[in-house]
Amino acid sequence: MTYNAVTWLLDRNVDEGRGGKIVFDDTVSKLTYGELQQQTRRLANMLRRLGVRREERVAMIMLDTVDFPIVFLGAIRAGVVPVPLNTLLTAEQYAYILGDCRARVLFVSEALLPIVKDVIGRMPDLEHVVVSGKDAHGHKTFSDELARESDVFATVVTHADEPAFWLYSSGSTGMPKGVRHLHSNLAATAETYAKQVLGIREDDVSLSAAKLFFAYGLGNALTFPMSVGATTVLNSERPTPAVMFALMNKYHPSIFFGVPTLFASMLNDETMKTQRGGDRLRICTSAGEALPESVGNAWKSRFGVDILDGVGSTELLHIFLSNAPGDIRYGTSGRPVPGYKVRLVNEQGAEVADGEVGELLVDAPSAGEAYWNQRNKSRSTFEGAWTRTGDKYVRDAEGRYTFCGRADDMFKVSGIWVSPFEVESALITHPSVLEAAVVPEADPEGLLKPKAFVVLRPGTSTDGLREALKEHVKQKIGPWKYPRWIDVVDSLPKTATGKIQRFKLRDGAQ
Ligand code: 3SK
Repeated sequence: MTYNAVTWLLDRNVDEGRGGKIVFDDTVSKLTYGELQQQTRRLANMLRRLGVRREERVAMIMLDTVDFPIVFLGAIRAGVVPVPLNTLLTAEQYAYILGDCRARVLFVSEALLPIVKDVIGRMPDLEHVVVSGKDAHGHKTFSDELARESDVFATVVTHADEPAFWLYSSGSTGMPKGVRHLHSNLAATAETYAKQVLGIREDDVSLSAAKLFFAYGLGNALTFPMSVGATTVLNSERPTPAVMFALMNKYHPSIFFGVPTLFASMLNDETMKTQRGGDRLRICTSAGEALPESVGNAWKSRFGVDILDGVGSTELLHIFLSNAPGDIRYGTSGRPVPGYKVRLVNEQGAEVADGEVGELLVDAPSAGEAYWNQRNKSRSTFEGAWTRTGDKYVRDAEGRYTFCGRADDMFKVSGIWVSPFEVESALITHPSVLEAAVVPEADPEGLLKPKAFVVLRPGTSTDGLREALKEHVKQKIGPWKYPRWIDVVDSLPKTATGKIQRFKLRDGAQ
């Protein structure tokens, strides 16, 4: 079937009379649906002038400003494949990815140019650098290049099953892998999670703490609002409690998309105790890691709004298990999103019964087709209709799913499986602990036991704390699971999406 995602996501809004409505506001600039349509046509013409052909890749190292959707959607309009990259990587990580995806053009925000400037000359396939901002250090500037172009462009006729964009999956181990996502995948996330779980509407105003380069942020702040002609407030800054509250007070979003650490710090920030979420807030979502029950309850009592905890992945583009309005059980990831099928399997591939731990496999309409340049990893992840998530889950008799840890993070103590996540969840119910990570460590006999790294709440004394925490975990989840060693640290290593990188703690990198 011929289908270009931009026709559905953007042009349809103009055709249906929303050309004059604001689609993006980044606090400095605003764009209407009509202006975005024009600018994406110019961008498509620009790529053609620069000699980029359909199916070739253009990389984006861009902050969340109105320029991001212009590049992302303009490239898709031209049949060119945009590859948005995490804006927090190192020069060497950028060199690896730019080489791996063989980007012909790099779009980069002025503030991020210093990080990549030294690798640009080393990339044989990279022919042009276009800088979003003023000080382009001799490169082309985005505004000048766009101003040269016509806003007439015949959208390239693509196939629904053709790669539209790639996202690099950071994973918890190894080098990032490029997931090839199809034109039909954007609508697949909007028609399922956004419409059937969030009930997204044309009058919604979306605010996402997760950035657009991340699959969670791309859905929250671009696909979902655009799928119904709604508006997004973009935040180019670090999503601190102060920044998020300021945006909430100014723009009164109706949907706020967060992550557990941010919800916890917004609740705990002493200077922000009087802040409210704005008078239009109707729903919040959380992903990236499991939301502690205490945070969900505290948020609900302060803001009067539920947080819908869910789980998704870069490979599947957005959330596939979620709590839903009126059906929330904090501490669980909820039930399968309508349109997604899930299975829990043991090491032999057989389905496990309710109450037993298994690896989660998902049959998803939004699954990527494969990893670029990674045949073995693609084969072991995308198994026909089913995608292996690498997450261990247990299903209860009511059909709700509870996270037990990454398949590769589980370990056995005295022959019994221990989920680091279960020990961490017990630790953070202690009033002194803000965050915790648990890894296996060999004792003097060479036997594995849990070791914990904890971030304490400000002002906590460490006198007698370790013994108190051990006792607390024993009481909560059983005597063999308590951490034999506890290190107090300032912060935990995490991926850009908030997932704890336990492998770094296991390797003693912290
Ligand atoms: O981390 C998640 O749960 C997630 C959610 C939506 C999209 C992508 C990801 C990784």
